[in-house]
Amino acid sequence: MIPLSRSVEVAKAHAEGRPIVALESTIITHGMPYPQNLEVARLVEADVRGAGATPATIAVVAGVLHIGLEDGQLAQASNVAKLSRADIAACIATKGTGATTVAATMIAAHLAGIEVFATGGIGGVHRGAEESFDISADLMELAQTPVTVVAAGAKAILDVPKTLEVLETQGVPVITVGQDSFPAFWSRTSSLKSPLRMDSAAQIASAHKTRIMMGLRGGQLIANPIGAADEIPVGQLAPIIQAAQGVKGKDVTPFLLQRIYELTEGRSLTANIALVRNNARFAAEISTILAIKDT
Ligand code: PSU
Ligand code: MN
Repeated sequence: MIPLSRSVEVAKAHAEGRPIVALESTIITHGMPYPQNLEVARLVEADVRGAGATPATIAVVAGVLHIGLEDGQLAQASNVAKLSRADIAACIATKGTGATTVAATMIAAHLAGIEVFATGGIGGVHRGAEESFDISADLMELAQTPVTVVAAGAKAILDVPKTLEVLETQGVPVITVGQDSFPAFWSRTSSLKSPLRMDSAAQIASAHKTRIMMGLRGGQLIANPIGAADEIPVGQLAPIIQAAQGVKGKDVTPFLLQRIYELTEGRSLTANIALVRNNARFAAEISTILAIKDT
């Protein structure tokens, strides 16, 4: 058995069959600057509790896979490795410490029996991928691990049309909540039509269960649009994203997020915080419905 450690509140919720929502830690270590990252991590956990579920922030600490971090551990989670499917086992085996991406958080959530996960944005196909081959392992994870992931669409720093194509090829349902347009992270809408649309958490929970009953592998990507009051309209963002292009490899995502933060004078961070919290609340709603076993 791999060393897996549940926080006190997650262990209790697990034993009692109450709803749990997984949260990733890369968003804390690589996605947002200090100290807002820690404040947001705590706020998002509180949002999940406020919506009636238990938060389980996931990370590897000294070789142990943690499902739910105690507050002190959350504060330590800075300056650590970013772990995806390729690196998580190596990190555990070498007693390392690292933050989990969407892919690694899905793997850990599934091992711990958690079916719903809230984050900000997933990784995807990077612009220029026809040259660099840079496609996030998050997409292939959605195709094989049965976790419903609530995100705010894909960031426009990615090649969003190619990201949707790969998800379709991999058989991943991409379901937008309450509108036809696929949301673009900081912006409510994009020029792309969402492959699927659902208008309630109950429909999404039902689709999750239906896939499992049909023996279909993989999870679902739920695209939950950022609130109207918090968005940065697409027209304002496009030139900023263009100006931020330039780096390749594993560091692309953190680099671009930092540049966009500077170029929007912090508005991208305010929007990012609002959308993650919005996703945490919606994921809690889905997990609450899934926890009712006989529906
Ligand atoms: N989107 C964000 N913030 C983040 C990430 C995505 O707004 O921190 C992180 C997530 O952990 C995601 C990862 O899983 O970046 C994707 O990285 P890569 O493209 O290297 O797979
Ligand atoms: Mn990559």
